[in-house]
Amino acid sequence: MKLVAATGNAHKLKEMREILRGFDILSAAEAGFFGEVEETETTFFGNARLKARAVARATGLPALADDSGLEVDALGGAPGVYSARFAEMFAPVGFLAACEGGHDARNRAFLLDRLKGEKNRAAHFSCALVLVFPDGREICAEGRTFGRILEEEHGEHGFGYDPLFLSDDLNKTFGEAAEEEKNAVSHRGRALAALKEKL
Ligand code: ITT
Repeated sequence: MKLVAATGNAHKLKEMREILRGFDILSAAEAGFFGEVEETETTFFGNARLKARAVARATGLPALADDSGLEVDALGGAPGVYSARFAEMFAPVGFLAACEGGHDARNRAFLLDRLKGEKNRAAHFSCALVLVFPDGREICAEGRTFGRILEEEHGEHGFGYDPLFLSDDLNKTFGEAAEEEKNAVSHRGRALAALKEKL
């Protein structure tokens, strides 16, 4: 089956390709889509649906979108749907100016700052998938994975919050885990397995 990954995140694309072996997964650019879809919804499913519909409409191919994020108990579920933009949206200007590194590094630094002195470090990742076919049919699936946020980074694999997320399943961070180890228990791995069952 041929489909387009409705994502601009190269790490997500790589994980989708590894987990959905046997599927022919084009990147959005390979399918001729260079647009940006504004994520205006307040739920993972809402945003995934926006991305998948836009790419299916533009390319005429089945489009698979992933909207995902980290939900931290002590922060009332934040950063949630704002995970990719956490520091940019909520950190004071002075904090951002003092941060080194890219987006992901700034988000991790801001998360550690928000959790300074906090004992309850429980958190989970959520992933919502929406596959939209050109005829308008839609298939949805979701996955979660549980763990806690460490006080410092461990490991350099993965992306986003991976070096801070100690997985309950692996007893190591996603930053320390090999790709196959993370994919076997991750929110994205579980959501993609559930999606496969429905196809
Ligand atoms: P697209 O919308 O183009 O797919 P994005 O990175 O903006 O790319 P999201 O809006 O779904 O995607 O935000 C997901 C963010 O949640 C991501 O940037 C990370 O900060 C975090 N995240 C999601 N899955 C993760 C994972 O497996 N490991 C670490 N962080 C993850």
